[in-house]
Formats: sequence, structure tokens, C-alpha cells
Amino acid sequence: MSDTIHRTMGQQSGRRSWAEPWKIKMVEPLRMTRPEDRAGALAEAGYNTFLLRSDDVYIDLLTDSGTNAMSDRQWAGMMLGDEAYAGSRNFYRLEEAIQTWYGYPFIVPTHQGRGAEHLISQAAIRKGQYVPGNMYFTTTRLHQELAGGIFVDVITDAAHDPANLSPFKGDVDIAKLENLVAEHGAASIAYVSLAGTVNMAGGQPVSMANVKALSAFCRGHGIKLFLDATRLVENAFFIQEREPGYADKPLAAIVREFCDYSDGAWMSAKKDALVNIGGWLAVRDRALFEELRNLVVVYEGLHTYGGLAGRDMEAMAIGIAESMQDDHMRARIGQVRYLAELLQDWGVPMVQPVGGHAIFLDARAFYPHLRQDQFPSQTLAAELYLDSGIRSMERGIVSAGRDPETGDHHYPKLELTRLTIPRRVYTQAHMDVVAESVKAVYDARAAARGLKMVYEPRYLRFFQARFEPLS
Ligand code: PLI
Repeated sequence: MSDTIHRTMGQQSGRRSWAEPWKIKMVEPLRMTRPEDRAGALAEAGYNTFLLRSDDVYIDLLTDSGTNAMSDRQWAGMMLGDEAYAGSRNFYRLEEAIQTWYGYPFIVPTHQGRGAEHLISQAAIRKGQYVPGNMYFTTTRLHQELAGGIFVDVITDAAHDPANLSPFKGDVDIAKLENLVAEHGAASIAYVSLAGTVNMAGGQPVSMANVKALSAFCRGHGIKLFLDATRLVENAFFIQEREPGYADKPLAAIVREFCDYSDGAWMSAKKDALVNIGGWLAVRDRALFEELRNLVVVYEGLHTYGGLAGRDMEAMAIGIAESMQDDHMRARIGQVRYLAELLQDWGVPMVQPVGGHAIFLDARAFYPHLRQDQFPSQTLAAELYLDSGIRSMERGIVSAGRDPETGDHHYPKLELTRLTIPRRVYTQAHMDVVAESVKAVYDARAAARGLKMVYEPRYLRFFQARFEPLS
């Protein structure tokens, strides 16, 4: 039990609670849903929470991507949008923010993270090259594969075990990378792709010691190291909390040191950076930058807007600075932990330790009677929606997709349902409602019967696949 945030402390003397470092200025009404409406809406959505209308959702924990509440400063910044086609002043503000906080000299804006993934994959991967990474992410791996790359998972084994309590389950197992290089040669590696707080592993962080060792290994072999900085500030929070020598360092300094070990980064700004849309790609190498800056005009937009409005770049520049504030991050991750503690008290199985952006329920442990190809995580997401109108996301066999060579399902060890917490959006009372619904679904777990997939799109199938209940 955390000494800072347990709810029963209200009865104890000497209580010192934390609270969010903001207050609410505007509210967005939610629609309360009825059970009979939810059953119809879910059937119409093919039992896929991505296909629900948001009007049919009560508490939306599908994702923390683009669902952030912006600050009054960010909204004020939106009014300063310079919508010139070329050379918008907001681009220069964004460029300066990325140079200041992340430390890379050359910046390319993109409409969101996958736009940046597309560009870096096209520019830096040759057909048949390997792209080692600390677990796959759906869009990242697909862009690597579409560029002719072969993704290789080099994350530590602990990441695949929901019960393993290691503090840095996002670390690369450098021995796995050494083996890959020994077998195929350094020239066969396009680059190493390292994500902060590994999403598919449950938001698990990478240690500073690991990125340092990885950087030394890569430099020794002439291999580039690129970061997925989408949730790197959240990663820095765990370094500050868990890694010796970092307790007194501000998050901003930790982020900067982490980036110093890399050759470049991309980011979906829709997460850490507290905006609703946006992304970027940044590198140290001028020649690579010239290539990326040329590609961006083909796929995204001119190199000073990359598919974004000027006002979006302004909001992003302000959001980056806000994301680095220690008080903000303490409250953000504190809320995730608050929900986790409620659920843990009831014995609900989840990935441990709890990560930065979400609770990842362990659907295998929830539904041991379902086979993985009966889609336990998808089933759990459907049951939660039926119970209370809470929307969550499948992160298991459906998300893992198929092997491009064999066409078989990937069978990931982790079969998870993600309750993702948007930043600065919901209150503690919402978290109570969520916890109680998860408990109700857990209590009824023996009755769950699983799903069959009746429609499967070719790419990123989890977004649009349709299911029917197994009878
Ligand atoms: O959704 P995009 O295109 O802005 O970003 C893609 C992306 C890249 N890297 C990582 C670690 C992500 O988590 C990510 C998007 N994540 C989503 C949409 C999510 O729900 O987690």
C-alpha cells in the first residue's frame, strides 16, 4: 500500500493527501448510459470498443492518446495560431521547445506519432534489415515492416510476465541484442528502437543505466539508437522514484539526460505533451534530417507544419513545458496508482508493477477457462462496457496481429485489457466508479463465454475487427 494515496487515510490523524496541481474551469457533460442501450450499442459495434460511438460511453478509458484536457495557457496559445502555409511562427516555438526540453537540434513536425514512424522507417530502414526494439508497438512495428524491416523483440524476459515485480521491465536485454549482431552483423541492423514506458508491456519503464549501456553498445558497433519519446516524461518519473542517484533531479533533467544517449527520437505528442493532436521527429544528423525534411512534404505537409495547424503547434510547445513539471506528473501517475490500489485490494489480477498511463488487467488470469483464440481481453473489454459504460481497450492477441511471413496469429504472452487514464480529465470519484465496475465483472468472471472474430481487416486489425459472442 502506498503511504501517500490510500483512501482509508481519511480516518487517520496526521493525514497528508496529495491533490492535482490544477482546478477545473470548464466541464463537459457526460451521458449516463442504460444497460439495455449498452447491449444494443455493443452488438452494433461488433463487440469492439473501438467501434462504439463516444456518445454511448460513460467513462472513456480507451486511450490516453489525444484525450488530454488542455490548460488555459494552451487554449490561449491556440488563439496565437499563425496559419501561414510556410514559416509559421508557431513552428519556431515548437522547434525551440523540442530543442530545449529534449535536446535534439533538427526537428520535423508530423500530424501524430505514426506520421513520424512512417518517415523514420522509410528513411532509415533498408529491405531485409532488422529493427530490434523493447517490445513491439502496433503502429511502430507495422511501419518498420512496411519499409521492409524485420522487427526483433529484445526486451528483458521479465516484461512478458505480468507478476514479475522488477522495477525496470522496459529494459533491453543487451545479451539478446549482442546475439542478433553476432549472428547477422551490425550492418544488418537498421537501428535500435527504444520506447520509454513500454506501452504493450503495461507502461513499464526503461532505466537510465540501461539506455546508457545500450548507447555504448550501439556506438561501439556503429548502430543508431532512436527513441520513441511518446511517454518519456512518465519514464523519467520512474527513474526519479526508483533509480539510485535520481531522487533529487527534476524530471526535465532526467528526460534530457536520457535523450543525450540517443541519435534521435519521435513522439506522439498526444500523450505526454498534453495536446489532442500532434507529433514530431527529431535527429542529430544533418544528412538524415535533410532526407526526413524532404519526405515530410510528400506525406504530411510542408516542413514547417507537417500536417498540423499553427495553433496545434503552439499548444504542443506549451504542453511540452507543462508535461515536464514534477507536480503534474506526480498527480498524473498518482491517479493511475489510486485506481490500481482499489483493484489490488479486491484481488483483481493486473500487470505489476503498475505503469505510468494505465492499468493493464490480466485477462488470462481473469478468464482462465478461455483459450487465447477465444479473445479473453476483448471479452473483458466488452463485459466492462456492458456493466457500466466504461470503455477500455484490448491489448492481447487481437492487437498483436499476424506474422507477415506465415500469416498465423501472433500469440503474445501478455493478454491484457487496458484501462487508460486520460491526463487531467477524470476525478477520483470516476476512478471509484471504474474500480467498482471492474470488481463486478471480476465477480461474474466464471460466466464469460468468449468471442469469435467475424471480420478481420488487413492492417492493425484491432481497430476495426468485428466479433460475435460464442454460444
Ligand atoms: O497514435 P499516434 O499515431 O499519435 O502514435 C503512435 C504511437 C507511437 N508510440 C507509442 C508508444 C504509442 O503508444 C502510440 C500510440 N498509442 C496509442 C494510440 C494508444 O492508445 O496507446
